[in-house]
Amino acid sequence: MRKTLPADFLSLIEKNFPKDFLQRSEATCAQYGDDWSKTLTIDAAAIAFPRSTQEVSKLLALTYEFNLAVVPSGGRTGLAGGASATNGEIVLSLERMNKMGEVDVLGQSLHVEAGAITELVHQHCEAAGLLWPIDFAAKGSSHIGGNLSTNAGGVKVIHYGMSRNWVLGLEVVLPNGEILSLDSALEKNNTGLDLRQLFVGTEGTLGIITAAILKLTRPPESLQSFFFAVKDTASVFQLFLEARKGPFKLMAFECLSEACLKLVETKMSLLSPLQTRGGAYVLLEAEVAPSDAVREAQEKWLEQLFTKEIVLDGTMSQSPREARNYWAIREGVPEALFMAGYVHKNDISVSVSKLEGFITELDTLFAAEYKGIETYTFGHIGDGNLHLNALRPDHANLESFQKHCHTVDEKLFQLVKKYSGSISAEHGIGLLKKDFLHFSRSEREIEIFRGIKKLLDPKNLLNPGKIIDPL
Ligand code: 2HG
Ligand code: ZN
Repeated sequence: MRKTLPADFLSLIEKNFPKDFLQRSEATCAQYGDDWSKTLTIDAAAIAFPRSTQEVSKLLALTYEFNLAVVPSGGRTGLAGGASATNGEIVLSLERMNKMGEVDVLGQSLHVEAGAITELVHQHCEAAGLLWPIDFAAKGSSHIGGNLSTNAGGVKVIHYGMSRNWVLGLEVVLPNGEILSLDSALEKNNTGLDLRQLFVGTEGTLGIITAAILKLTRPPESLQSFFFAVKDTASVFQLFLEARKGPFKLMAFECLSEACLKLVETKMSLLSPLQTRGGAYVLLEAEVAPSDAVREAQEKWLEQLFTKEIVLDGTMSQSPREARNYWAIREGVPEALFMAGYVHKNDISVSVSKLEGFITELDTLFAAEYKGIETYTFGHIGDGNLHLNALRPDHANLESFQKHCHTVDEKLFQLVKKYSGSISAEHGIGLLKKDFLHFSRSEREIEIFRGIKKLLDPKNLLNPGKIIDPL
């Protein structure tokens, strides 16, 4: 049974908003009430579709008055339940707020509304010769507002960093409907606390980002992609060290296991560009200066990888199409996993110089705990970030599989803690990782989170229960 909303509230909505503003059909609530994690039981009371910041503000003023909880929702590509409504909340979808301004070529910036789709922003900037460099497989669905509120990472973090580095200004609506304009868009502004960053990565628990001024950059001149097969984890790190010293600017250093490659080949009908099979595969992307001398240095660099037996095999893209094929393999892993069945996901990070030791212990842990269960490891190894996925065997009951995975998580997070890592590198905490936050954040830190939440959302109405519980 879906939660009924107060009649007075509904009549005020009817009086003050367009007819299609609040939708309550079961199908709409199910669709807009969940994210890609598809693990939680969804219970959304209604979905609101504002067209402007003013409408967001008017709605929040009302929900504040009536003590109604609101879950902000973007492209819903998150994997931690951060945008999932599980407790009769009103979901506020930003999809109608998708306008993009003109690219400011001199200031290298762009004003966008929160619902602008990442890939369309990329195309819009490209037409002006500029780039918003946050890039990941879900870019065709994800929204800028969601990227910022979750501080999305992706495949180019090694070079560009996370979303928070690429925002100059924000417009935010606070839980009581107040509009906060943090959009002076100054590169330099040392006037105390940077309030913009408070709303980046806090998953819409403190305010709803309704618009942003994005910081842009020039795109790389000439990209070169490599796909390598290596024997084992040790070789991955030897290759990484060579890549750090290579005659190019490293733009991406991604890795997938043999199990991941096999899965992508069977589920997505993609083929490895290499004949040789290995224990793991590396997709390396580099910006290479288009000069003969550099090209020669690059060939020498490649040759020594073979003579030193760091790689078993490797290939270099001869065209943008070939490079796209390498990326399709890497970025196809989550989709192939999704097709394979129910997967229990983790997204952890450890400082890259400690990662090899961590993986050795992780392999031992998984071999002992996941007997008879396929595990798939891939991710942004150059950032110290691994995506760990355990696939439910056909015969296993979902509930007992989930329970088992949670007991393994406890051990996994102990290990992450031992290595001073993070239990969520880029997917956030949402609801799914909340119980484990203490492995990565001290009691004092969590207390400070709660204090800030109390200050901005004293009634705990905005995305309640995500990341932390209130004081
Ligand atoms: C990726 O790197 C995404 O492809 C998704 O962060 C990771 O599905 C996953 O585990
Ligand atoms: Zn990722």
